[in-house]
Amino acid sequence: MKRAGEPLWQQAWIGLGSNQGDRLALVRLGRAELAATEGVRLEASSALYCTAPVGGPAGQADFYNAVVQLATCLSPLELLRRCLAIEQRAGRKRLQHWGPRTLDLDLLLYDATCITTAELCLPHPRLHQRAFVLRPLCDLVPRQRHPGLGRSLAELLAALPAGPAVVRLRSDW
Ligand code: PH2
Ligand code: MG
Ligand code: MG
Repeated sequence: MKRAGEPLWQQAWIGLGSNQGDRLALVRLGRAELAATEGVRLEASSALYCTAPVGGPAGQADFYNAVVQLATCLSPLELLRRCLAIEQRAGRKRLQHWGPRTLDLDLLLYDATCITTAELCLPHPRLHQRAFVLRPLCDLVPRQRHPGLGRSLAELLAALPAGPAVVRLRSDW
């Protein structure tokens, strides 16, 4: 039972992506920094995937993508701000829209929360269109329903048209 004054811990899922520098070291750094964040517990990690870039400038390198599941007592906005600070420490430079990045941490889902503000949209507005997000998310919670669309993540993945490659690299990373 939750006692009065105790923070509420909720589940959140964060997508990690890197296509610049040492991609494996950078997604590991992102996960480790999230796990070390006050008010955050790392609950589970998806496998690691190598994925062809979707959108953005031509000729950029393939991504390493994964998803982690967290328990957190931070609000969605606080969690987003921690993610942006970790990206900065990982040397992220925002030079080009959807350009190459050392580390991208996207807040995909926060419990069943739906919000649309200038700073944050939940669920992530493109999550249901992206195999590089849905594949790793389905390693963790395939039966979870998308709070806006009401369909399970596995259904959304199965409904995607064939698209750019998503190759599972390893489950331990
Ligand atoms: N992120 C994007 C745009 N395109 N493509 C892949 N494969 N993986 C990503 O993480 C990714 C992308 C914007 O954040
Ligand atoms: Mg992104
Ligand atoms: Mg991002």
